[in-house]
Amino acid sequence: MLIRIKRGWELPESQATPEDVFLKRRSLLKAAAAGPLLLGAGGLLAACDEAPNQVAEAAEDPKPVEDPSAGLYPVERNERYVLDRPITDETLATTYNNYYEFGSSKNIWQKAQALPIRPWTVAIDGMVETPMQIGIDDLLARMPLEERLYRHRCVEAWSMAVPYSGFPMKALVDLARPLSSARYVRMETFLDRDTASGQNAAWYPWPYVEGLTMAEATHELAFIATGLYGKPIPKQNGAPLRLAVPWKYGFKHIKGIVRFEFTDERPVSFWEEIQGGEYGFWANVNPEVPHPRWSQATERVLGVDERVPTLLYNGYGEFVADLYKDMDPKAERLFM
Ligand SMILES: Nc1nc2c(c(=O)[nH]1)N[C@H]1C(S)=C(S)[C@@H](COP(=O)(O)O)O[C@H]1N2
Ligand SMILES: [Mo]
Repeated sequence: MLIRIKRGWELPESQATPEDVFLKRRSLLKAAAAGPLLLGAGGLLAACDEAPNQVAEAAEDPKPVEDPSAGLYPVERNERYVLDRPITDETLATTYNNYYEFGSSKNIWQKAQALPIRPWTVAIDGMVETPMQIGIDDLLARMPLEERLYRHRCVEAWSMAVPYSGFPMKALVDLARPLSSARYVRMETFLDRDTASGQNAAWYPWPYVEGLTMAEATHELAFIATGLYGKPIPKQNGAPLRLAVPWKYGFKHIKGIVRFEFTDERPVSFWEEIQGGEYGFWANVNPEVPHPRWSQATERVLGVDERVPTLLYNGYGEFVADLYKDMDPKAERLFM
């Protein structure tokens, strides 16, 4: 069989490849390695009565430990942010994901369960008064939690509408106390090649990185999601914390964040680094600016068999248009 392996930057964001081949090979190797090991354990345990049970247990997946933040949810909904469409079915929104750390298909939700989310330490550093490291549960205790209904528009032209719980990013910026020299916030996803097999794919610039200007990060719509559908946010959706900036394309919504760095240099984000001609820093939604390989005029609403027109700033223009009013769209690619 001939397998043509394309390089990462030749791929549309949506198209599977080289990793799938790679992952399959890896899981085969893993299975081969696990086989004799299990047999070995069985052989040893066979000397005592509990052997059959223990062997059976060892072969099963570990039981999921309950998320210690479960008691915080549901939180009160902020009614300021309204939808123009029904909320997407929960099963769909939690089983159709983009999370390249766990593979390039939409079907990674089970693989993502391997990610340990406690302890989870978040670094807040760079141009700040005092750099700090804070545990996720401490952070949650200090942030004003609320629920918001947000639309989400992936650059691949599918969309959904979900209830996120979390806190305004402004609250985190206030906690960080950035210096006046800071102009951007650079965010970074965890790096753990053992749990996130996708990170073994050397053709991607891990860890995932995203960035916002200070004006964007402190804008009322910029939200750090820690919950989804009135519960802690599932791992596949970015637990324990992910960004939600609903006027921008989905790839800005970085998941599994471990670091917020304040800087005066514009961060180069993951997709921009891979394919800067197709994915830029600003990534504001605009139906009139096509992706180089497809139109952005309409979107496929998950769970609904029809395409609907895409709106400028994903329908959040009344909130965010002011952020960009003094910028020259010829000098800055605001919409890709
Ligand atoms: N760390 C990380 N964050 C990520 C991604 C990713 O691959 N890795 N994919 C992005 C893309 S392209 C989209 S559309 C959204 C999808 O979020 P959802 O799975 O909750 O719908 O996550 C974004 N955040
Ligand atoms: Mo996306």
